[in-house]
Amino acid sequence: MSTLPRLVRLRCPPTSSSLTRTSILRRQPILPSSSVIVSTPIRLLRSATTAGTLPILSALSGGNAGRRWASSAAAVKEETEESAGAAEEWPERVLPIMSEGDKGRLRRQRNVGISAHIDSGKTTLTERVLYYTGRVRDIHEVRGRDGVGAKMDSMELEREKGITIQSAATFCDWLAPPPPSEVKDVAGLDGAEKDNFAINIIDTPGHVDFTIEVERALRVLDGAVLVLCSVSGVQSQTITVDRQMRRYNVPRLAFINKMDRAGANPFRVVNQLRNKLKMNAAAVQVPIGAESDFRGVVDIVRMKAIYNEGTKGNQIVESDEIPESVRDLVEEKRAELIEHLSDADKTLCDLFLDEQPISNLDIAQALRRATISLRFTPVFVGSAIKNTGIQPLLDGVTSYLPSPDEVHNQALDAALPAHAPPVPLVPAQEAPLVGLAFKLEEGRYGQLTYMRVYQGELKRGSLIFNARTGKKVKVPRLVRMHSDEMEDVESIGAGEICAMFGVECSSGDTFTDGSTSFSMTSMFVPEPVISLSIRPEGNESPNFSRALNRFQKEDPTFRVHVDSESQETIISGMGELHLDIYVERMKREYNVACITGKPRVAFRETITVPSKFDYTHKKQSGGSGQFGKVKGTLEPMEIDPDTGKDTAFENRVIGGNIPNQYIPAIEKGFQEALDRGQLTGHPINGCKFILEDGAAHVNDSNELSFRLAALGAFREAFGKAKPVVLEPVMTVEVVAPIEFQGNVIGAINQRKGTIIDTEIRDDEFTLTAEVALNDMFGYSSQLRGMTQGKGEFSMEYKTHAPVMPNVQKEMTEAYRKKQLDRN
Ligand SMILES: Nc1nc2c(ncn2[C@@H]2O[C@H](COP(=O)(O)OP(=O)(O)OP(=O)(O)O)[C@@H](O)[C@H]2O)c(=O)[nH]1
Ligand SMILES: [Mg+2]
Repeated sequence: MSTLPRLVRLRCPPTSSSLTRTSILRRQPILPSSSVIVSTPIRLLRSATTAGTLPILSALSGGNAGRRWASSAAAVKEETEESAGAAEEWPERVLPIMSEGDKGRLRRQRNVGISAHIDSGKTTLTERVLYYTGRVRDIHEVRGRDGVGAKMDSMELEREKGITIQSAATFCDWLAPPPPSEVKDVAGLDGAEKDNFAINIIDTPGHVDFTIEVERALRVLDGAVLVLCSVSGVQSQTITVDRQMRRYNVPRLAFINKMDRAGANPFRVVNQLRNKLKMNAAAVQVPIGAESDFRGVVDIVRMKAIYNEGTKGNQIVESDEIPESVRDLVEEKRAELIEHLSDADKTLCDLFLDEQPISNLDIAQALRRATISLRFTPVFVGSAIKNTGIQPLLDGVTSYLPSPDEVHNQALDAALPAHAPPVPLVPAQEAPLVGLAFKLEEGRYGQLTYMRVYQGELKRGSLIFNARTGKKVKVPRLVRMHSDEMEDVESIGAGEICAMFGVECSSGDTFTDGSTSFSMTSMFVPEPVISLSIRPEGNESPNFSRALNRFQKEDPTFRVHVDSESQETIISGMGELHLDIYVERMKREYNVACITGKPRVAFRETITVPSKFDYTHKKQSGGSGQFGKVKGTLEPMEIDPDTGKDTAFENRVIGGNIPNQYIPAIEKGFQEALDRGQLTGHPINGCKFILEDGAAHVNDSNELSFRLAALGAFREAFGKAKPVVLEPVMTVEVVAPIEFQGNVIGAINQRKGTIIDTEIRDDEFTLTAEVALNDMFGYSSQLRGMTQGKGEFSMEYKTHAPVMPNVQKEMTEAYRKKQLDRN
């Protein structure tokens, strides 16, 4: 596994303060403006391939060798070839060139995700976007009285529960002014003719049980809108979503929704963005009124008051007349915006420090540069439910979020060694096709595969290659998704999102046209935390396994296995709700009612110190025997922040002591050993199997011998590596009226939780604690009882941590006893 290339999506924040976004854009390296194809050798410094950093991409500017990009928004370290030791030569790579047509098309294209804490109003907001852009005829509310439900929550269960379970994609057209980077003078900021923008939108679920949906959406999108509630502000899942956005370096806008709610205070939320999320953020709008008085917003960049009028706010009325009541606030917030933005943008900073006049256009252009370079988050305000402030947010998306050609994506060339530098992808139509299947869904017409096309063109009827399996498939049908409806199309261009029918593949597969050996990185997949046994009521039906297979294929956080001891089918997932939804879907979609066991925590085992192994598997039974010898080290491994993987196999055998053909069998043996730990029988995480040496026998060695040798070696090394049992620990956030604070804290203490933070706001308090999941069963009814039903809580997986030594002892003994009883 470790031999697989680790690829990280590269977006390129300028990190040296002397490097402004302007220079990055000018340097727009993979898109040379001249007609000459750049073919600078790509060089990689070996030392740059350490965890968490990206290899050097030196071909970018045709000579600026040695720039190293960090995988997140973290600083990029300049490194010269001299300082990093020996450089390795790589084959020359000719990068495709974007045509004028490509540039024109992509300039008006946006791919955005909407992500946030549960119930912050993402789906309600998306419904407005669809209405104002003419995609839906009327607005229907999440859990609305008309019983229709929002367009994007199309699943029956979503509508019943009023929550989003699956992310849904749609697209729309929006007439907006050109982005500030294309505007020549201040007058052009208001006077420019509007142009049509094509926007792909993915509405994601907020509930943490469905976090994989957010993960894969952010993996393929170019920008995002982070929605917040004007009263609750930054909540636990806001922090999670923020982390996910940083993981994939996604530029974002923040939208403070629910300005109509009592207690709305957007500027407190802006402060929370700065303090809790360490975000450089500032409001670009000031609300006119608040709560039931909320009437509109002032755009403090262009200094316009903006109101919604007409049916369901479908008309925007702009005025130069800033209401008296907010004039001082507008001045104050504009000064604050300039100050924060100057920290993120050198051009504006120079004007600011030199006390030069700063125009609206200067601010708007700096906003675009700083947002795209991940150094700043502009904050918008509004109320989705009251149809206020949505169109200005859409203008914000087109003005400040990047087009697909302003985002650097890259692939790995599987034809080169694992440490070779990644290859920049160019969203040119003429380039060889590279696309990523990021989501699968079983539909009425077979498997629906969501694809992001990174370069080239995907055409209906064309043959495409799956980079993982090497299989060639035909694309029988190509569609654009509009929630659960679809529109057939003949082709999809680079930088766009679509779905294909009838193409067999797995989530995360790369497709090409067969002329390249490119492959995209996989996405981060969190570990399941909870499991339960499941069996069909009555007789076993083929639908039972059919449903489980399908769910497993669609959702990498949903796992199914048969317990070899009890022979029970066990399903595992991200939380009780996650598993409940699948059990319910089995009944509704497959007509299989199921009986489930009690939810159990997904324990794991791991090692804490490295240990050596030197194991020989030998068997002589008449004719040819079995012989395999493996030597090496089993060592603890940290989780890879990009993929979530924390087990790996590394082959360091040199000199052919173990013939190459047996190496995969050894890896297989290692993988098999991970299934069941020796302490409690739970799966093993967090270890790396380093194969250093070994021996083979001319006649007696075969794959089986080496697989068994690896299993034996693992068993030997694991016992010596101070193994421990791990349990999932959750971050729990409780919000309840202040009078219940004592009881809530008491109950958390009783459950052996660690309180991290408490915050009091008006007559409510928020408590954040870390509690072992095993100690959280029954908490929702306890909280309900304790707070007269007024308390709410959410929890999400934080980490797997060792259980207390006495618990480990009990668990180990119980397991040993069970084993003995069985034998
Ligand atoms: N007061 C107020 N309520 C709102 C607003 N926007 C949404 N809501 C309500 O908030 C609730 C949740 O809205 P959704 O749009 O489903 O929220 P969501 O973020 O999509 O929720 P999940 O997808 O389940 O995470 C619904 O009852 C909405 O009516 C708003 O601007 N003001
Ligand atoms: Mg929703």
